[in-house]
Amino acid sequence: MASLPQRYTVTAALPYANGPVHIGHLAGVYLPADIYVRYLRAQQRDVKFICGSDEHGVPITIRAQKEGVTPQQVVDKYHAIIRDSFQDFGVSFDVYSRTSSQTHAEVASGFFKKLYEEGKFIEQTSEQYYDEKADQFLADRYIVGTCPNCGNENAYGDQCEKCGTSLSPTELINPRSMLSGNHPVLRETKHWYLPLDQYEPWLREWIVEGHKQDWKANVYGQCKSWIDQGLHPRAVTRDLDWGVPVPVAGAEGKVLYVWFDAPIGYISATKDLLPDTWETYWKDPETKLVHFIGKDNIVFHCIIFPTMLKAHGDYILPDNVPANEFLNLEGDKISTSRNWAVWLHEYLQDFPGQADVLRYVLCANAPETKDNDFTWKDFQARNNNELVANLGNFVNRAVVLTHKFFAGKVPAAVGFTTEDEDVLRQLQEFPARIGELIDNYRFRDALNELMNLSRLGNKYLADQEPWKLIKTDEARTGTVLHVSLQLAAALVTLLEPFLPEAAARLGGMLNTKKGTWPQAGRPDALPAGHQLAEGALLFTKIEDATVEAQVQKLLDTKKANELAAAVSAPAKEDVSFEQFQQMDLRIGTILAAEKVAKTKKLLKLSVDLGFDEPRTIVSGIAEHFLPEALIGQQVQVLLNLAPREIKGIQSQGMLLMAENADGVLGLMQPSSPVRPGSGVA
Ligand code: B3M
Ligand code: ZN
Repeated sequence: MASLPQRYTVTAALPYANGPVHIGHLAGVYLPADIYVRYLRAQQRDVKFICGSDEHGVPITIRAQKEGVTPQQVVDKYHAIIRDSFQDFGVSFDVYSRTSSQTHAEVASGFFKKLYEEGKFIEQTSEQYYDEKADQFLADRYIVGTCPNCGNENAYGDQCEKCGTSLSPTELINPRSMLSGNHPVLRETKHWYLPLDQYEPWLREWIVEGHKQDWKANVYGQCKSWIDQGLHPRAVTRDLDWGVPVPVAGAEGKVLYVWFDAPIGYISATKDLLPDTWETYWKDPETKLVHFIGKDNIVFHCIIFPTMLKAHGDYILPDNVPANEFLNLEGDKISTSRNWAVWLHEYLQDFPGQADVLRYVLCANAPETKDNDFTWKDFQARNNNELVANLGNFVNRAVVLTHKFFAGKVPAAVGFTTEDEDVLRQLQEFPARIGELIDNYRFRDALNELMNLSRLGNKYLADQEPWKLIKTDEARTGTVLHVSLQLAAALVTLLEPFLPEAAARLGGMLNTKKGTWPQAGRPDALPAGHQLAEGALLFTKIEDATVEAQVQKLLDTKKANELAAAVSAPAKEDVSFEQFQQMDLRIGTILAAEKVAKTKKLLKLSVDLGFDEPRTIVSGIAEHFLPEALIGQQVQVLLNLAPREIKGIQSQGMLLMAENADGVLGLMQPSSPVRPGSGVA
C-alpha cells in the first residue's frame, strides 16, 4: 500500500439549513466522508473533519417567506435538527459550525476584501429585475413567468421545472415578482465578478492534465466539459438583505453570493475548532484537502472555489473531490418539497437504535458511479440476509460456543491445520485490502470486502463444525474457536468506520477495544485465557410488517401529492337557468345491486325513486363499490337522462358521483336521509 500523507482536512458539503436531512444526503456525502475519516483516524493520521450549516442564500429566504418567519428563525430551527441527525447517525465531525456565525462573517469578509484590494475582481454594471413595490432587486428564484420553451406559466427565473430548461429571468414571458405579484422593472446594479476566464489555462493544467487519473470519472468529466465550453466571469455578490455584507464602500444592500461565502465556511469552521492552529490545515502544503460533495456541487468545488483559493494565494488546493451521484427513493427522485424522502430524524423514531442498519444499506448501495435506488424491500433484505445472517451470525456463533464450551474464555490453540493457517493468513490481508479501497473512495467495495471477512468466518465454522467436534475432540474445538475469535476481533476495528455502534457492541462482547488499522488483522489479537463478556445479538431481523408500514407511509405521501397537484378541469360553457331546470335531479335509495355478467365495471342497480316501481339503472362503478355495500345507500340520480340499453339492460337514469383526482368515486348523499324521490334544487 502506498504510504498515506500525515495530515488531512476532510470537508463534507455544508447542508442548507432550510430543511431536515434525508437518506440522499447521508448516502451521497456524509456517510462516505465519515467512513473515510474514521478509517484515517484508525490509521493514526492527523485528520480534521469539517462541516456546518449553510445558512445564507435564497433557499433560506424563500423558506422563511413560506413559513412566515425570519431567515434567522429558519436557520436556527434547521441547524439544530440537522446537527442532531448527524450526531445520531454517528457522523463524527470534529466541528459542526454555521455560516451565520461571527467567525464566518469575519473570515468570509476578509477573504473578499483581500481579493478586492488586490484587484482580483472585475466590476460590472448590468440590468436586473427590481420590484418597485417591495423595493428590492429580485433573485432569480423570486421571479416567475411563462416558460418560453414549454409555456408553463410558473417557470422560475433560473429554471423551468416542467421542461427542465435552464433560463435567465429576462427570458421569461410576462415575469412576475413572487414578493408582490407585480411586474418587475429592469434597473442597473453594480456587482463584483470573479474572472474565471483568466484562470482557464491554469484550471486546464491543474484539472484536465493534473487530475485525469485520480479524480472520479464523473467529477473529471464534468470539470472538463465546463472548461471546454469556455469559462466566464461569475458574479460573487448579490442584491439581497440576507448574507455576509459586501465589505466595500458603496455596496450597501449587497451581500456575498452564497456560493462565494459557503465554501469559505469550511475555513471558518476550522478556525472555530482550532483558533490558533487552523492555518496548518489550510495553508501547509503537506496537508491533504478532500471535499466530499454531491454531484450538483461539482463545479463549485472543483472550479470556482479552487479559483478563489488560487486568487487568494495563501491556501492549498483540494487534492480530491469525491462527488457521488444521486440516490432515488422507490424509483422516484428524492424531493424535499414533495416530501418524497426518508428523513433521518423520522427513521430513528421508527427504528430506534438502528442507525447502523441504515448506514450499512446506504453504503452497500451507495450511488458512487451512477444514480441508485433505495427501496424498503432491499433495506429489509440486506438487514436480514447480510447483517443478521452473515455478520451477526458469525460473531454470535463464535461467542456463544465459547461460552458454552469454554466458560467464555478464549481457548488455547493447539497446533494449526492448513485450513487454520489459511484462514489466519487471509485474515491478515484484509486490513490492507479494505484500506486500499477506502483510499480510493470505493466504499461499497470496501464494505463488501469487510463482509467477505465474516463470510470467511462462517464458512470456516461450517467446515469445522465445532458444535459436533466438541463431542470427540475438545482441544481441536478450542483451536477452531480461537481462530474464529481472532477474526471477530479484527472486525471490531475494521467494522468501526462503517458501523460504529455495532463495532462498539461487538467490542463489548469480546471485551476488547478497537485498535489501529494496520494491527487489525493480527492472528493473536485475543490471547488464550482472555475473558469474553456476555454475548448478545448484534443485529435483529426486520419483519415484513415493519417495512410494509414504511411503504404505506410513502404511498400516503404520493397520494397527498397527487391530490395537491391536481388542478380543476377548466369550466364548461355557461348554461341558462331554463336549461338547468330541464334536468330532473332526485335522491333515490338503492334496493338491490348486482354485477352485470361478463363486465368488469358495470353494476345493475334497482333504485327506489318514490314511484310505484323501482327504476333499473346501470352504472360503471363496479370497481369502486361492492354491490352488497350499496344496498340501502341513498344516491343522487339524473332521472330524465334518455333511457339507454347497456349490455342488453334498459338503464332508466344515471347515478351522479363525485370523482376524486385519483379517479376514485364517492357517493353524493344528503347529509341526513330523505324520502326517496325528493328533488335536488
Ligand atoms: N449548501 C448546496 C447543497 O446543500 C450547498 C453546499 C455548500 S458546500 C460549501 O447542495
Ligand atoms: Zn418549460
